[in-house]
Amino acid sequence: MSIQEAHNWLNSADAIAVLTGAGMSADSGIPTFRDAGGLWKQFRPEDLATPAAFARHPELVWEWYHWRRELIAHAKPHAGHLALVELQRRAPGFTLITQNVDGLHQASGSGSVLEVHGSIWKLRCTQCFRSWSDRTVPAQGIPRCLCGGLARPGVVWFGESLPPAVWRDAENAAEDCDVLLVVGTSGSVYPAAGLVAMAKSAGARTIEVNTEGTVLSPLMDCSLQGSSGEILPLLLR
Ligand code: BV8
Ligand code: ZN
Repeated sequence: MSIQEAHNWLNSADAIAVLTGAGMSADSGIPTFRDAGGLWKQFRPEDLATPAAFARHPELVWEWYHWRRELIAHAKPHAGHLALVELQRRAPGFTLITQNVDGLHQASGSGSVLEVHGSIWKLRCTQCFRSWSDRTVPAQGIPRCLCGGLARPGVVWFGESLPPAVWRDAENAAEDCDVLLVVGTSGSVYPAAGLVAMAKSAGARTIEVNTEGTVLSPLMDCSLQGSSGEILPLLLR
């Protein structure tokens, strides 16, 4: 399968859905979850990205999120992000679904991004459940709500359900699209990874952009090996 063919599919699609993962942010210098030296390397997901972990040691969980926010605050969108903004401009129908919590798609100009795993820039009170955006959280300590309650990161942890309205829109987009473009995800986290099979059984063509093969590759009509920053701009030509 060639880039040219993938380009033609995208060019003639009425509705495009895109699903991105940590590999989309890798080219902006943010470590992925499962690659060598990834975010999870020094921790195990169940150790930190779970409600139980937060209940047991909130300060450790916040330390990890503060570290990640610091990383992300200095990250810039790359040519791949900008290519998706251009694709959204060109396509009659376009939905961007991301598993990433870093906000880089919005920073690059993508509109109405479906953040199925929430946002690292959102906080939510564990007492009164108020939620707010905050990019200025001090680099240590546990942020507190106005009501005095402990704040938690506004992300979806393992064992937590995805935001219902966002997830419904993501499922609809996967079912309605002519082409699903899957970028930089290992396909190891559900239900997000299930969007690929959903799109495929609804008749969509599926394209994968990844530096290596994944468990999703057998579901792909076209697997383009390479980095998101390098391949995505080529898909527009
Ligand atoms: C739910 C937010 C139920 C937080 C994240 C079996 C056992 C235990 C649990 C389960 C199980 N089966 C299913 C589950 C449930 C679980 C799950 O899927 N576990 C997995 C690990 C097995 N799922 C859940 O718990 C979900 N909730 O199921 O709820 C429920 C239902 C109803 C009611 C109540 C409850 C919630 C999952 C959400 C977890 N939150 N993130 C945070 O970020 O801190 S997941 C986290 O992983 C990120 O969101 C990340 O995006 C996501 C997926 O990882 P990837 O994005 O794919 O990143 P990864 O590093 O894995 O891969 C990077 C890829 O990029 C690689 O392929 C690499 O080759 C490629 N790459 C690298 N560089 C580049 C590149 N590609 C292109 N260019 C490059 N330069
Ligand atoms: Zn509160």
